[in-house]
Amino acid sequence: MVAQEFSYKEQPQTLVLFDVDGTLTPARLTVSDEVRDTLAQLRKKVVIGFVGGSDLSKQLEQLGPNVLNEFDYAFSENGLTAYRLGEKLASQSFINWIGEEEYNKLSVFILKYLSNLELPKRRGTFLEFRNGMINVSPIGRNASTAERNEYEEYDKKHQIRAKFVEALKKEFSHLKLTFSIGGQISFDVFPTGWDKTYCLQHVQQDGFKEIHFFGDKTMVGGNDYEIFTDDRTIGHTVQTPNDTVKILRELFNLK
Ligand code: M1P
Repeated sequence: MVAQEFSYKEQPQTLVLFDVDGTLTPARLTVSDEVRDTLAQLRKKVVIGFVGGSDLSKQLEQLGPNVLNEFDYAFSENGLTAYRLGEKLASQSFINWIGEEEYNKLSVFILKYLSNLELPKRRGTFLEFRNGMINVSPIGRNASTAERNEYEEYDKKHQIRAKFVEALKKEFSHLKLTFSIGGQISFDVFPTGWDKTYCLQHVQQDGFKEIHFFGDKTMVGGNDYEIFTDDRTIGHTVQTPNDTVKILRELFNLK
């Protein structure tokens, strides 16, 4: 069944989802006129949406202030915040999911563990509370670039974060948490499954026959990997926004 609101499109049962950084825009930069024009043409044919890890304010900076009206679906923080045709859908947060009691235990364990680490330097913000996750940094998020680089080397040698994650996995094995050492000085902690596949639950009711996904970090360990390999999607790997435009023109016969 085609959703009424999409019935004006040429292929209303096809959804095309895009990662943001590296796929629609260069990393952390803004969208080009060429990408915008291509998306406007595409939207006449199919249903379109974006799904990024950043929060909505960052996505508005990158994709433009009118983005909620230019995409049929908008997913921030992998879909924890979601919009369909500009209307907000149910949202979710890490604290809501874990509850105050377990979060208290988790944060106390982390703070105790941090205080027992032997480290050459400590700065500030060791535990950052975010909407969809927590981020834990032994040196602290206030470290300068030089201090980040130093810490990264120290961590490689002493496996500080890897051991920390092992201890957390052991202590909190009853919670379905994923621990991800993605950056230089910290690791992220979030509920298992809160990767980009999280957004797919929001599109389920529209009964799409085909869901395409375009992303640049589709390799194992990349943050597009799970949705790219999900059975519900047809995955496309791109290196740049220019690649995205090229593939869209070919696939959907655009100008
Ligand atoms: O994108 C990878 C990671 O980037 C930052 O990590 P760090 O500060 O350790 O370099 C953080 O934003 C982290 O959440 C993110 O996963």
